Amino acid sequence: MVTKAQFKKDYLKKLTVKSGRTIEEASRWDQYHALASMVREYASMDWVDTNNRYDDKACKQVFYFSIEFLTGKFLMNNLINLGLDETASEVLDELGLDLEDIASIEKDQGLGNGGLGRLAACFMDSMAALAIPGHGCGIRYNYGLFEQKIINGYQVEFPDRWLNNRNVWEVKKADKSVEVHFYGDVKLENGRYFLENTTPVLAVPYDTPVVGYKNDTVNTLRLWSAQAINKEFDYSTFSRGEYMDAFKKKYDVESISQVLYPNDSYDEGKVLRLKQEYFFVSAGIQGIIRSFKKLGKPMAKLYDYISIHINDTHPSMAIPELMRILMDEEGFGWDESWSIVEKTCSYTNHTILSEALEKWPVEMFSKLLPRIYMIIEEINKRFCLDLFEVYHKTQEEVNRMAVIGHGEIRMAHLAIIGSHSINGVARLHTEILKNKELKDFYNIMPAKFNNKTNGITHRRWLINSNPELSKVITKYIGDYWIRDPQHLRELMKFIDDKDFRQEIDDVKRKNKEALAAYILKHNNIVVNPDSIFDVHAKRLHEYKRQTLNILHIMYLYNRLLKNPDEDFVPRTFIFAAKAAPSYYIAKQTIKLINTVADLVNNDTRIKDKIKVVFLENYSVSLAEILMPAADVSEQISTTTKEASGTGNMKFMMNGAVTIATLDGANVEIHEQVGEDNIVLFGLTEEEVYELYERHEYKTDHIIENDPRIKEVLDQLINGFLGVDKEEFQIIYDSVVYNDEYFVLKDFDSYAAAQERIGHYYTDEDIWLKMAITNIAHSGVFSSDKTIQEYASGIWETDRVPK
Ligand code: 26V
Repeated sequence: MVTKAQFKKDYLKKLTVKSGRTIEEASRWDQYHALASMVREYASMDWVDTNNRYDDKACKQVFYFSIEFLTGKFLMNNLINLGLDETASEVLDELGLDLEDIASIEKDQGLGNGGLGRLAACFMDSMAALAIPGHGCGIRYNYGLFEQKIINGYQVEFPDRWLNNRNVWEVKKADKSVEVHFYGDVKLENGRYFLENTTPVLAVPYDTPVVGYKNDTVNTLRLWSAQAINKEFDYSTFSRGEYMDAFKKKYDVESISQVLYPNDSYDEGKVLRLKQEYFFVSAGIQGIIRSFKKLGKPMAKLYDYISIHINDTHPSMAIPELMRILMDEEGFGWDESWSIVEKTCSYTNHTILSEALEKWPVEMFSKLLPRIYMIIEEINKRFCLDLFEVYHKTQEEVNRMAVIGHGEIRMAHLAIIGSHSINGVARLHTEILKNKELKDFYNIMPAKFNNKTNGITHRRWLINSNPELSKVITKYIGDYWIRDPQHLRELMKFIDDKDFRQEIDDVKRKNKEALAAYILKHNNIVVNPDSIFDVHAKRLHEYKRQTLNILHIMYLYNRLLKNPDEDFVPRTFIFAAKAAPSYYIAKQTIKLINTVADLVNNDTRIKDKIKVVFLENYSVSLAEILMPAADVSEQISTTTKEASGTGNMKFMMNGAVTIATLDGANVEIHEQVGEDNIVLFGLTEEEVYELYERHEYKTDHIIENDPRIKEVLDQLINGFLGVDKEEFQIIYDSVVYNDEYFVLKDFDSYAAAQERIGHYYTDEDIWLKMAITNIAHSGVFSSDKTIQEYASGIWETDRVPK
């Protein structure tokens, strides 16, 4: 362990070397840069050791393939995991600097849209904490998810230049680059296929250390960047005087890792996206095979040493790519290759939304990836044959289940048949996969299906983001919960302890004040820390029903206008959400929230009883401020639509009470905390399916019979909101004429649930009991537990501690 004196000496030296300035002259960036570089170097010793340890022991290693890793900032987490946070804080203090201040300058690594990418980041943290040999494989996007600004109430997107000031954490490994080949002609020679006339792209890996919690283990997150091969530009074209064309090739090639697609619910079928997917999958697998060969173990037993995890369908080309390498490069036959691939690969499904299920047009795919397409065709042919001959399926069933159909390749089907394990991300979601969405597959291969409920890392989402709460917890139950968060349960022993309750209350109050200050600074809105902080933070999607929330706020506003003296528990409704740039109705929902906010916040008649705040640019860092300050966590998706949710777990761990439908992991949260400590409402799974199946649901009856609903709907289109009458027509039409997410159907039940929240909140005893019960039962949602289950149930990997 580094001593304080050593740390100080190292820091001062690093600052001088890196910035060429004295401590007095150094800018905030210089101070950050020196500190971060130093922390990375500290981690590097263990990094090398860890890799050697894994190789020496020839232990099984996991490669988690994901098109997104939403890691956020690294500095504080790495300091905590290295056990150096206090040392750093004290040393900087002595130097007249502030650690928190310095840490805040780091740019978020925002290489993901939402839940799936953040889950990948939590999993990386947990694998390292448990000393499970597990590494990430993804894309080093030059631009992460767009930066959101709210201008005149509308979302406007700006590029996220996260790499502008260089990335201290990564190490370029140019010598580990590989070539990825696109297009070309498939040739056969001596019984082996190969490609000619391809367009090659150089894949250059950048490695980031993933530091385990005080365990000398450092795993690797490897992100690939696309580079043109060999030449800066095409010299012959350049010589002919076609200057711009000379660079075109280079730009085309490098566009592959230029930008993260900002869409997470609608499969656009763009060729660039397909290129991205094959690019990182092929590079990753080539890298794995190359280092595997150095171990000197038999390729036929690859699955004893390597596990490849496919995070959603985006990396599912891992299956045909591994087939290609085994057959075309290693000389295995089809059957043996297939058996190796199936034993090596596993797949997680994250969504049942049909529009999000990836399908690639055969024409586009076969041109871009001719050999991979050939292999998929063969996989499909053999699978369909099996369906007929082994499983006696009808033609109709075979058509439904085939990998190729209607001119498209169905990536989920490919992932299912090429993997030995398929898991859902919450119990309800897994049951829906088995009994509805993937029923055909479950019927013939039930043993492959399993549930692994998502989790979150308490190191980022509690220890780092809510240090005050962590301190109180440790004061009462000791610090063993940090190793095993299930021990948070012991907090229940203190649920009636007055002092403990007071301390919990004080922490929440302080966090709410901090958020209030943030809101004042960024939105210029004064909010009351005594009001209920009701937070709805997640991607903007119709199924997540921000619309239900804002319509309900409009109703509360109307109620107060009619009766300003009503005994009303003051509420601050806080939203944070990015909408996909092409998702018009989602963007209009943001405009609606901001429009309502302007109206409500400036109406003195309601005496500040409601405030509405939309915080721009929702990101990991913003979430770290929001979660600790929330009283109420909005988890109000249309039942069956949210596969799991992970924000729900983060809020709960920070003592918020959930208002929820019985969807995704909310079901399991309910089970943990019990009926009294969660506020449920809305349609059940059965009711939702019945409504969908009967095709009879209409909203006119609801609107006629509920004046609250009628009034707010009218206000959307009658000018009441002070904008063009047409502005929110699309939202009006969607809930009135095509309410596929049952916003109006659930309105009454949601309003009643909100009413209950108000009652509970006014009784401090009840509320604190609810909050504490939530914290105490959040340990089962630790991603350490989830990862342990993946390790034993799917990957069959052991811990390899030092
Ligand atoms: C999906 C798609 C599908 C269409 C093509 C573009 C694209 C890009 C990204 C994604 C990923 C979105 C899926 C996602 O984030 N799902 C969320 O996964 C969480 C972790 O399992 C889970 O908690 C959320 O319920 C689920 O919505």
